[in-house]
Amino acid sequence: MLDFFTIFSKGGIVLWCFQGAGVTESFTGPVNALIRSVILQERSGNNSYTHDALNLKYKLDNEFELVFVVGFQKILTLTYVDKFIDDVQLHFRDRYKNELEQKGALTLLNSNFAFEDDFNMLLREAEESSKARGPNSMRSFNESLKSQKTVKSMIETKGGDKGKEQGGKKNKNYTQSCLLPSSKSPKPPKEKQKGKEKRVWTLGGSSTKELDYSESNGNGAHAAGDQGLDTQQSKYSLHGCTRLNAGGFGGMFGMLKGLVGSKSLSQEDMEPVLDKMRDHLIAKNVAAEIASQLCDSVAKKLEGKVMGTFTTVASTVKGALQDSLVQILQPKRRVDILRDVLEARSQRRPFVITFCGVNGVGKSTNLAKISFWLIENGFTVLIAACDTFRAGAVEQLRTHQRRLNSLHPPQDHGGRPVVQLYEKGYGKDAAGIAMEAIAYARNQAFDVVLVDTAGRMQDNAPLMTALAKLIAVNMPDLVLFVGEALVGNEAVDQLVKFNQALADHSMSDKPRLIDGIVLTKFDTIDDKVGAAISMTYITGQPIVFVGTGQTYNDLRSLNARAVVGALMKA
Ligand SMILES: Nc1nc2c(ncn2[C@@H]2O[C@H](COP(=O)(O)OP(=O)(O)O)[C@@H](O)[C@H]2O)c(=O)[nH]1
Ligand SMILES: [Mg+2]
Repeated sequence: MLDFFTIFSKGGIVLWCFQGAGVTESFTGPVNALIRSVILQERSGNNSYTHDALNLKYKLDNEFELVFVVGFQKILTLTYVDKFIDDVQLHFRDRYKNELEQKGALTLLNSNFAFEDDFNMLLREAEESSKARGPNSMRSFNESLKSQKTVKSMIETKGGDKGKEQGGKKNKNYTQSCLLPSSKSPKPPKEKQKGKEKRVWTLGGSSTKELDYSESNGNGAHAAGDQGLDTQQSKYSLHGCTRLNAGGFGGMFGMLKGLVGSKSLSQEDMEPVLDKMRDHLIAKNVAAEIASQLCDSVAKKLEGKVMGTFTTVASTVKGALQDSLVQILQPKRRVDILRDVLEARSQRRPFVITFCGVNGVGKSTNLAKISFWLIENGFTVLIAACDTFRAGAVEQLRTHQRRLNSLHPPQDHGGRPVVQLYEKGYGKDAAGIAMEAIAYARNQAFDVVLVDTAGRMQDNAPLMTALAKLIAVNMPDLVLFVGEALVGNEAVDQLVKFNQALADHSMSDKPRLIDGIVLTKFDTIDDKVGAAISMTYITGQPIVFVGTGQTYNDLRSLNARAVVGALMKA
């Protein structure tokens, strides 16, 4: 029933793969798509992804830097897949611990991961358990895992260990996997020993390694120095320390544990920090939904990762979040308008850009700025006045056209005006005017056509349909969405609905969606730059231009690092 299962390292080495019987199609395409559009783009908060007819589920193992991906037909509802992927992960880790611990690409390449038999066994078990399940009959208490768990955790507590709550929640999967055998055999199996060893090690560590710190703490210098480094970090660490204390650690030990990395990160460790980060992002005007998704993705990426020594949970999470933000803002696609215009010119056709967006965001103003930039770069521009709705829209463009022509007089350009306006007044069909304008530009050998459109609210169905028609009929080279940097949560709704309308009313299988973003009024937002993240995150498209004022020169490209800097600034 599964189409494929593959295990690969984050470095890209495929360690093992399985292809379902009768499946002939290669799964390279779907897996590559998953890597490109989910894992590399920080969208891994959700662990499933759909590609054509396939459903892909994946799991990241951050400790050994592995990715587990399973693919099956979308129409199948396979309820066991989530648990199955967890089981395979645990099994694989256990079996190849030695090879995986050495990390290094060479070790992985030279290792032989003959996992078929284990995999088939796990798959059979999973399929049978899902079949056998049928209508769920209640298990008696004695049969349930819970009864065994309680006994086990009681034993642990007796031994003065970490405490049942934390031990139970952390490494949930491992505990479960070793629960059954442990209750049957008096001798604990290997995994269990490992689990226990870990705890003992922590305690042992406190008497040997951590003793050092307690000594330096006794001197009063070391610990104080650590805390003094970054008040915010120590605050987060103290959060962690409260929980550890509840688990039975002494005060100072608990705190040092929060400060010094020596264990793998769990959701609970990160939660307080992530909550703070989420609020921080929202305060910087990132849409709330996106802030949550981003934090979830960071949590997924870090869970299970072993922190380096002397790193705090807060700094690790902050670093990962920062990397994610840069990644989101980094263009995934080359948008080089000047080069594309030259190419179109060599094909003797105009390069067409359509501007769309809600009312008053700055479509016409920034269209004029982009005209100026194109003219400065030696191109001729035809502006198509397709906002046939708002009174004064055509006159506004005429004013810009006159101004631009006076800045670049025709006599400097062989007697030909560098910019012209194509307009048919008000009330006419915008798609038709755009089409005429493009034909005119082709005849008159204009290099670029910039199509201004009427502003429309994303909820206005007739106007959204009209825009979709304009784009479907004229097939512009670039569809730019113009959005204000002032927008907050609204950004998600606007972009999702614009894209949806373009998809719904398109006449082709591959609808033209938004290709890029013009982020306007960037000069008015101080450091609340969150809209840049929201917009790129939703569309996956780059911010092509940033409007920073009301003169022709106020047009910039986005500096991802500066934006991330502003976002992370307290
Ligand atoms: N401060 C600032 N104002 C802008 C910017 N872009 C546009 N505007 C202003 O926003 C208002 C609406 O612009 P307009 O182009 O008519 O919006 P449209 O309805 O989308 O075509 C005008 O007053 C513009 O001057 C910008 O980057 N910065
Ligand atoms: Mg306008």
